[in-house]
Formats: sequence, structure tokens, C-alpha cells
Amino acid sequence: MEKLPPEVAKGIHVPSYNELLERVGRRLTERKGGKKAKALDRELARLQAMRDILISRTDFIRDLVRLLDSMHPFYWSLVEIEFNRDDVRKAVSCVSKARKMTDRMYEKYRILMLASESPKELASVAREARGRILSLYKRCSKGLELLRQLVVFIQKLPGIDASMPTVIVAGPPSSGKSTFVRSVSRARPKVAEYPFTTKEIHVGHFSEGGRTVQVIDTPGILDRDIDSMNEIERKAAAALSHLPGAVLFLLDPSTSAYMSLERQARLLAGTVIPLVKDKTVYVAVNKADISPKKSLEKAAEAARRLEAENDRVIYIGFMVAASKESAVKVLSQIIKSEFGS
Ligand SMILES: Nc1nc2c(ncn2[C@@H]2O[C@H](COP(=O)(O)OP(=O)(O)OP(=O)(O)O)[C@@H](O)[C@H]2O)c(=O)[nH]1
Ligand SMILES: [Mg+2]
Repeated sequence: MEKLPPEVAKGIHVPSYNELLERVGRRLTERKGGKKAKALDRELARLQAMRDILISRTDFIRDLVRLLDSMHPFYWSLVEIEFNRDDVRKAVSCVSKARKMTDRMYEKYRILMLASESPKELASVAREARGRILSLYKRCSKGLELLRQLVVFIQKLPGIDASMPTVIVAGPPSSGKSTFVRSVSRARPKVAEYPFTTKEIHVGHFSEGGRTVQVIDTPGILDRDIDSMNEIERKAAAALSHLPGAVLFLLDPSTSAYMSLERQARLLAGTVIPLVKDKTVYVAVNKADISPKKSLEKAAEAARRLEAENDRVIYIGFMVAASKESAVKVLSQIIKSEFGS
């Protein structure tokens, strides 16, 4: 199986400019060969050591470029909530360019050293070489810091396999999304009675009949377009629009619902449907155990209307996400209809 970005990123270390400086400095103060070594040989060896340290310490850039180039659009959309793509591109190109120039300068100054006619000239050429090469990296200080933060960010992203059957659980705040994911998997996203409890994407796995499905818990979203969404809602939008699979949308008819049923229906029709493109949206009316009968009927009616008005909406009925049996029943129904029995 292709490795997931968070896993790949764990093997990437981005040094700061100071770290590079320190590594080079440590090597330059070593007195290899002692006093007996000829000044020219010593300076050539020091230049080469410096070049080798800088190139090997910035070798991470190759792995990082490979990771960024192959990163799924879902991960990119999470990255872009926090980072400017153009800044990332500039930082990468700063480091790549520094590496290329390091080799060029190394060649150039090696020749100048060999051609120097006095110890004084040799010392001055060597000093210039070191200054110029280090300045290539100094120019990337901010870029290195940005890439370090980017790598740490990617390391913390949820491990989602875009090639695995996936069910994305979405809906208004407090509708029971995390409760559902806890009921069907071993994932333990926080559940609380207040809205906006979930701030990150969480992944659980559910296996049935030899098939494993990823179940994705998303933060609650409001009925507004993506440009008005806050950073937390955007994570849900990233999953809805970029991950393949099916969507389970929860309606909350309980007296403690965060939004009116009309608003919840608008959230589905106006915000979620345009985001999910051609994915099927299964609608379940949650909290059937505590909701007034009248509200349950009203929610079922709204769900049927949404189904009638949208080709991609399928109403599946009442649910109690807090009950493992009820949640598993709903998920099995989705899996059967979406990914075959
Ligand atoms: N009685 C009952 N309570 C439920 C059910 N599902 C969720 N709850 C309760 O509803 C509240 C919100 O549940 P969560 O699972 O945190 O809801 P959420 O949709 O993940 O909320 P956000 O992450 O804040 O958007 C909690 O107090 C849950 O215990 C249910 O089926 N029945
Ligand atoms: Mg939640």
C-alpha cells in the first residue's frame, strides 16, 4: 500500500539555518590532519566538508518535493487552510537553488584555491567561498522555518487512505457525528453536548464481511458558502469535496438541536450538496431516542423532500448514533448500497 503523507513526513527532518551553521562551524573547527597538513590541502578538505554537510543536511528537500507532488488534493486543501501554497513553492525553490549553487561555487572556489599564489590569497579565497556558500542558505532562513512548520503540520494530519472505501460523516454542530464514529469504530473523537466540539478530522475503521471502510468524523458546519467558512468548517469542506466515497448527513430533530430543521435542510441542499459533487449523500435522522415525535416526523418529511429534489440524496431513516446497534445498522446499509454487499 502506498504510504500516507503523515507517515512519509515522519521521516523528514528540516534543519533551521542556525542548525546548518552550527554543523558547518563544528566541522570547520576540527583540526583534521593537524598542523602538518599543507594549508592548501586543509582548505580544500574544509571546503569539501562544508559542501557535503550542506548538501546532505538539505537532502530532505527531495523527499519533501516528492511528497508534495504526490499529495492527495484532500491533504492539500487541509494544508492550504494554514499555509500559502505560493510561499511553500518559493521556500522549496530557495533551498533547491541553494543546493545547485553550492555545487557550482564549490567547483569554482576549488579551482581558485588551487590557483592561489600565496597563503594570504588562499586564506582570503577560502573565507570568501565560505561566506558566499553560507549566504545561499541564510537567504532561505525563513523558507526553512516555513518548511519545518509544514512538515510538522503534515505529520499531524489524519492518516486517510483515499483508495479505501470511505464514509464521510457530516452535518450540523452537535448532531451526533462523533458519537456515530465512536459507535462504529475504535476511534475516540471527543463527544460533548456543546456545539463545535470536533475541530479536526478523525478517522475510524469499520470491518464487515472482510471489507474495511474508513469512517471520517468531521467538524460541524453552518449553512454558508465556503468563502465564509472558518478554518474549522473548512476542514469538513475539504473532506466533503476531495475525498472519494459516500457521505452520511445527520439531521438533529432534538429539542437541543443547534439549528432549526429548516436550516439543517438548507445546510444539506445549499452547502453540502454543492461541495460533494457526485458523491451520494445518505441522510439519517439522529437522536430518535430523545426527540419529540412531532419533530421526528418533521425531520423525516424534510429528508424525503430532499431526496425527491436531489438525485444524489438517499433517506435512510431514524437512528440513535449513541446505540452501537443502530449506528452499525445504518453504516451497513450505506456500505451495501454504496460498495456492494
Ligand atoms: N440521546 C442521544 N444523544 C445523542 C445521540 N447522538 C449524539 N448525542 C448527544 O449529542 C451531543 C453531541 O454529540 P456529538 O457526537 O459530540 O455531536 P457532533 O455532531 O460530533 O458535534 P460537533 O463535533 O460539535 O459538531 C452529545 O451530548 C451526545 O451524547 C443519540 O443518538 N441519542
Ligand atoms: Mg464531533
